[in-house]
Amino acid sequence: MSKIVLITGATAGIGEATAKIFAKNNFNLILTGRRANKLSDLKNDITSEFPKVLIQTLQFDIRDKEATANAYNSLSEEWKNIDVLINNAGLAAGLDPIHTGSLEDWDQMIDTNVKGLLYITRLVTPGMTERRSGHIINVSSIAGKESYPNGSVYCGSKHAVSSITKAMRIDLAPFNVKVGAICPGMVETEFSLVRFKGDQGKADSVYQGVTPLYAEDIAETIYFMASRPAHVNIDDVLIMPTAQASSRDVVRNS
Ligand code: 8X3
Repeated sequence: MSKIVLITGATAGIGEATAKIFAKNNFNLILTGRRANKLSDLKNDITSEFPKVLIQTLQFDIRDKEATANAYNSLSEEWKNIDVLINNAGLAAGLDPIHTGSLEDWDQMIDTNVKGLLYITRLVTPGMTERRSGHIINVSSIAGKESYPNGSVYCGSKHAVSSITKAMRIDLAPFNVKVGAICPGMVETEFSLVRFKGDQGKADSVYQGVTPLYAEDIAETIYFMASRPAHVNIDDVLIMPTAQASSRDVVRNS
């Protein structure tokens, strides 16, 4: 069997682009997400382009620890030999100051970005430590390095991802398991549409007058991280559009 990559949140954006680039490089794929129709469309899409690639799809909500465990446990022993885990599932919900933020938004972000990442990692890592091989790449954010106004909980969740990544690396290095993080700035995906709950005008204004990063830019970098020689681990990548110098400094064409 070719190498296996498990990508969470594979149905759109960075996850989908990452699935395609790993398929192009002959990995077999385990694609996870909440949306069954999107998972099956993506599987068909990749299969028609790369017929030799084997694909498993697992439909569950990563916030649900039982559903996550059941999905993982439904894999055959062969498919549980996961070489690369891309912890991509995550979102921003709302952009509000601390005194008016929504508790539901906060739960959703913390439960997905932090607890969901932990649930799937806890399931996949025992096999990696046993085999003394594996690679985990956590998709964090510039928000994991800088805090910005109205982003307290999203930034907090991504700071948690960055911090967990560092400690995971220490725990797993003795087992020859690589751990790294990629921290993108502004990437044009459905990220802002989700953050603004379907308000297309607000989402478009985030990218107005800027050439942002695209999902493929992040996917290529993730694949680069995953394809280094055995003795090389890329701990952390901060990747921004050329027009973005920090989370709050964006040069826009008027
Ligand atoms: C996405 C980047 O700046 O919107 O994580 O938080 S930002």
